[in-house]
Amino acid sequence: MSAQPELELQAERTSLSKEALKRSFLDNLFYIQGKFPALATRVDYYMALAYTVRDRMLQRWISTAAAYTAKGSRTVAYLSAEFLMGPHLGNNLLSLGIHDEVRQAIGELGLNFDELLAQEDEPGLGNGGLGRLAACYLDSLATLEIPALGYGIRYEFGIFQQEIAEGWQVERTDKWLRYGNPWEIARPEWVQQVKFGGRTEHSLDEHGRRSVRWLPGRIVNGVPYDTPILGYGNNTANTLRLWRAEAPEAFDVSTFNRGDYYGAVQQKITSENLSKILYPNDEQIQGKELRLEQQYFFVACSLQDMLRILKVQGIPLENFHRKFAVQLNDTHPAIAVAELMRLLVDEHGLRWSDAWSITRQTFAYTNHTLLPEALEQWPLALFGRVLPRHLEIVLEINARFLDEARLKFLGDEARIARLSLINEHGERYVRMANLACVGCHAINGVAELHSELLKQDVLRDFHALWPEKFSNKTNGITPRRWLMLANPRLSRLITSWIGPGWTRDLAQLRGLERVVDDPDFCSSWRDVKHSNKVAFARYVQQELGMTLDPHSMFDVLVKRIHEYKRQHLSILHVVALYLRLKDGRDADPVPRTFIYGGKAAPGYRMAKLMIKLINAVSSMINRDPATRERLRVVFVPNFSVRTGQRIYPCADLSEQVSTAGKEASGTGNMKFTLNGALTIGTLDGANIEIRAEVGAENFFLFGLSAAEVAALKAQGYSPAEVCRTQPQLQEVIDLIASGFFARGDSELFRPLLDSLLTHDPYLVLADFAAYADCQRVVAGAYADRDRWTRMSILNVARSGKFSADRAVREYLDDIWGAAPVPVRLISQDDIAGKLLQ
Ligand code: F58
Repeated sequence: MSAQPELELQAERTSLSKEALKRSFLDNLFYIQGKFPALATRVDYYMALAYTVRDRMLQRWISTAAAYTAKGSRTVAYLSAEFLMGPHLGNNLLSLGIHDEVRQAIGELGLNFDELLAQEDEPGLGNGGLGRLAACYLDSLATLEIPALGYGIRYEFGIFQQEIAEGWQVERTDKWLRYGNPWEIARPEWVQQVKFGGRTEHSLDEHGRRSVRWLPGRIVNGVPYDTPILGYGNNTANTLRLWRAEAPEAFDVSTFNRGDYYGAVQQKITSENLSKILYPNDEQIQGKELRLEQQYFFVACSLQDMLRILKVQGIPLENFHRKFAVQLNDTHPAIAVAELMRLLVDEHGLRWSDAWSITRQTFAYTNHTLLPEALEQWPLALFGRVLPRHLEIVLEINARFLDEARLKFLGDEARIARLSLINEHGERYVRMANLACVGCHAINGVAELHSELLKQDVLRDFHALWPEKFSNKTNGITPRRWLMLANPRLSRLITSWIGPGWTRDLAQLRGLERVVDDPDFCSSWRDVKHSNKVAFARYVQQELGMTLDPHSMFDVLVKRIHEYKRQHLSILHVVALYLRLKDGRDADPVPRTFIYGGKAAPGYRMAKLMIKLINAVSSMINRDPATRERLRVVFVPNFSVRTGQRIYPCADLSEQVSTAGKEASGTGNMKFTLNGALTIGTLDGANIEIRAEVGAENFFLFGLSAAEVAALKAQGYSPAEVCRTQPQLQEVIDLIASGFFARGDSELFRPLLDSLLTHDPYLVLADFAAYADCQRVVAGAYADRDRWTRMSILNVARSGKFSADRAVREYLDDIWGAAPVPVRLISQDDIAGKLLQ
């Protein structure tokens, strides 16, 4: 039997030729969207295009699945409560290498390609750095051809959309799924059940062995939704598997049968709430039951899914840790340690010691914070209510672990109390970082300083116990999205001078050092930055009705709003500049545009007040004719992956001004550097390594070091005293306190000023003078156009280390031990051949 005619049709469906792309696009408009041009909306066109691209991804996805299944290859499972993927369409076009063809094809159909790209609702399933890091690592894993699965939650509502009203942040729900999501495929056939609450029953089985049954109070189904993650320039398409909570049918019906219809409905709603919404806090979430349920939900689904895969591939349970390297992205999935023990011991009858050995060899844990208040703890009572069996397991792990620790730290009960998985001070808590440390074989920080501080401070007792578990893995970012896609002008320029090798081997950017003195190259470099600034100014004009001068220096601070990140340090300095301009005192030689962006956690009052302050300063200063030619301030609403892609390429100066010892790494700092911005920054997180790479002479350093911060605090720090000795700073504070930026309301910013003047926990005032001095040096450097260009080129040339490819390779070599599995494309004939055999 021959299937030839169908096969030809199939090939047409995945052809990359422009004509085929156009035909598919129109086909999809008719057959998927059910529209013809006169009625089609821009969203219809976007969808038609998305499905056109998806068809072309599926052959790789299927081929990849086939290659991995055939090989039974070692697989990285990246467990993360957040994946901040950003818009898919542009990135997928880039990975497929058809960006330009598709742009042309769409243009020839009389449509505007950029307008279609803009229709995509970006999946904002993360808060900030941590979620975005997970997305960058998936990109690199696929590009390096490593078998990998990202496991997380398919939140129905992602991070809120930020609007600014009267200068205040207003949150709007993120309805990213409202028109459907063309990039995912639901796999209801791989549904998993997750138990919650209830109680446990202990008994002896027929062999006299203890066995435990968990009788849950309720069960929730997890349905996986898979999204393909393409490698760049290869045939790999890995999977991001996100779980959606659903009420199990059978459970509803049983309640229904008992006549409790409303109860059944209620139960359905409660179950489905689990994956409704992402918690929008970027550092701390205290004791929210639903949050713990979310964590357990996706972890339980993911581990059971791994067991399913093991079974399909005929791999014995004892080899779990050989098949899977499971990375815990912070402690949000740390309950996995107890859950894997439960699955192995309770459900598969392994001995505790064997299960423990498998568990420890399976997991590795990445810490992302140095803020002590951000370390997750769950009230023991709540933990036991939601996960009664896991509490027993945690207590058992703890008892055995502390016995072992006591042998090492004879008589040091204070240390034992710090190591314990249970915090016994006052109300009892389960400490998730301790659970992660005990249940894994590798622990890492995300920048050198951070990893050192973990060893000395946050996790020092674990380091004393198991120094060999600790390592550093400095974060990285994907150059595909953050340079090629975000900054096509710079990418083209770089490629035209050093070739395209840098896209997969970022260290090759070093080649730019050879041409740093070429006047043509330097002038093109400047032109690119200028064009990016013009494009951004146009965007701001359109969106905010504000005019920016692309000849001014673009000084940018975008990231989550937090006191430790010190947006207020920067804005105080803007006010100082304003005062200097007004008085005609030594004005800066260059006009500046300060660009801010970032979301505040909805419940974080101080952060919201910081946004209000930035906007208040912006609206007063921008309208002052005496200064508006030299100083402008803009707050770009709704900072996201998409807006980031516009902002990083247009920056001249990147502000990385956190209090030293507080920012674990930062990754925005890397995005700016890669796009040719120079950094003004403290010795914090990865700034230190950026400075070491690009050279101290190409980096604007200021402020106290982490050690100095600690010393100053120990010695007793008085912010009011700092103010008294610095008249310029006092003037700034006085102007804000006067109500000048608040239509005369002298109360509005009082909480912020009071905090600075009485505690100043993040040493804003202590670092102010150094920051202002350093900004003066920056202005001088910018005034020397050629010198600045040279510094900008050298920053990019030396930023290769910050590729996520490098970071992922380090994880592979030191922790995951997985190897590339190149994928051979299976043709339609192969598949049809199998079917028709
Ligand atoms: C960030 N953490 C760090 N947490 O602050 C940043 O320095 C680092 O570069 C980045 O991780 C990647 O390593 C971070 O983004 C969160 O957003 C959590 C979300 C869930 C609640 C707790 C904070």
